[in-house]
Parts: sequence; structure tokens; C-alpha cells
Amino acid sequence: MRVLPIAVPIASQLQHAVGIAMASNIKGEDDVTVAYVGDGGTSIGDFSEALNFAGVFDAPVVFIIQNNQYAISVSRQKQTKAETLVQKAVAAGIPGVLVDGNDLMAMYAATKEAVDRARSGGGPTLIEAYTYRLGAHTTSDDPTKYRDDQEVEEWQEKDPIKRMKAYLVKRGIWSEEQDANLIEQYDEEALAVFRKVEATGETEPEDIFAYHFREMPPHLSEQYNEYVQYLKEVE
Ligand SMILES: Cc1ncc(C[n+]2csc(CCOP(=O)(O)OP(=O)(O)O)c2C)c(N)n1
Ligand SMILES: [Mg+2]
Repeated sequence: MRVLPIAVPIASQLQHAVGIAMASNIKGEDDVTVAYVGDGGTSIGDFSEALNFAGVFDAPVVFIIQNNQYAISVSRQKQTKAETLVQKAVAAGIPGVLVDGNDLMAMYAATKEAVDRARSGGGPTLIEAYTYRLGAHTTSDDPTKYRDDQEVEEWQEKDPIKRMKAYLVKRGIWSEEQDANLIEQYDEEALAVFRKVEATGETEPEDIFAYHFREMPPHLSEQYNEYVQYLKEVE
């Protein structure tokens, strides 16, 4: 498995995925490319372009929309008047499947089917994983400003981790005791890493310029010098 770096410009990764999948076809390789996007990302032109290209060129690619109902503060209803996001597959002439995104096994089955189809020459698939963002978008976001607590509470019960755990415990594959031990073990590991990093001391502000390039390019050197000067002035 090969993993690409995270693409910050929303939905741009879909175009890359189609390009990679088209290259697999040209090279005669049986690789399949899987690309994820948010509900908000489906409103961007790149999404439609990627689906269209993938369909026309039978690219072995699987698009997975993580429909968590929000793009920061913008609700799913404000993204599109379409009843579902997956119906956008119809316009591209490719198969689409709407899945309970909080059901791990349903997601596995749908993804496997799509990957198998792509690998056997059946072209692309669009999957919509219907889920919910329980937390805030980022630490600078306050979701209480744009949604009801009741909505969040309703989704708490559908938490995929809770559901999977309940299933495994019921089947006797996992237990509350094992769960508690594992969490304790992870807490200890995380704390050990945190202490190690903390012990390395304060980070110098200039460090934001370091470690990007072996030799700092001129435009960055210029900014670095300006920044060092600025730090001296504010001291
Ligand atoms: C092209 C582009 N426009 C705006 C942003 C700023 N931005 C970062 S996350 C985000 C919302 C994304 O929502 P969604 O696609 O639903 O993904 P989620 O965060 O819910 O997983 C926006 C608008 C960006 N990164 N790229
Ligand atoms: Mg979203």
C-alpha cells in the first residue's frame, strides 16, 4: 500500500487519484486508487471533474465521501439540493452506493466490492459514507453556535467505536476488562512520548524556517532574515 501526502486544498486529491488510476491502466498494473473527500468537498468543481474523467477513462479508482453533515459550520443541506451526495455518480455514469458510515463492516464490504470491481476492469465507484461529526471541526470552532445539542446526542449512540465494541463484546471476542487495559496502555504510551518531546526544551521561533529544505531557498532566506530582525525588535 502506498499513501500520498495530505492535500490541503479541498477535493484536489480526487484529481490526483484519477491521474494515478489512469496511469495504472496505461502501465497495465492492477493497482486501485482510493480517495476520500468530505461532504463539503463535493461542492467543489474538482469533485465533478474527477468523477467525469474517471468514468470516461474507466479509471480503477474508488471515491469515498465522508458525509459527516458539516463543512466547518456549513450544513449538508447548504451544500446541495440533491437528496443524497451519492446520486452525483449517476451523472458521471458510474456506480454509486450509500452506506451507513458508522457500520465498520458495511463500509468494509462496500469498499471491497468497489475495489474488486475496479481491479477487474469495471471502472470507478462512488461511495457515500453517511456519518456525523460529533466534535468540533478544529479547536477554533464552536459547534454550539450552529447546531442543536439534541442532534449531537442522537448521534452519540451511533458512534461506530461504541457499536463495534458492543458487537465484539457480544460475540465474546473482546471484553470491558481488555478494553480498560488497552486504554491504560495507550495512555501510558502517549504520556511517555509527550514527556520525551517536552524534555527536548523550548522550540526556537526561527525553527519554522528550518527542516523544509536542505539549503534554504532565497525567498525563504529573505523571510527568515526579516523574521529574525522582527524578533529582535519585539524583544
Ligand atoms: C479549496 C479550499 N477551500 C477552503 C478550504 C478551508 N477549509 C478547510 S476544511 C473546510 C471544510 C471541509 O468540509 P468537508 O469537505 O465536509 O470535510 P470535513 O472537514 O467535514 O471532513 C474548509 C472550507 C480549503 N482547505 N481548501
Ligand atoms: Mg464534512
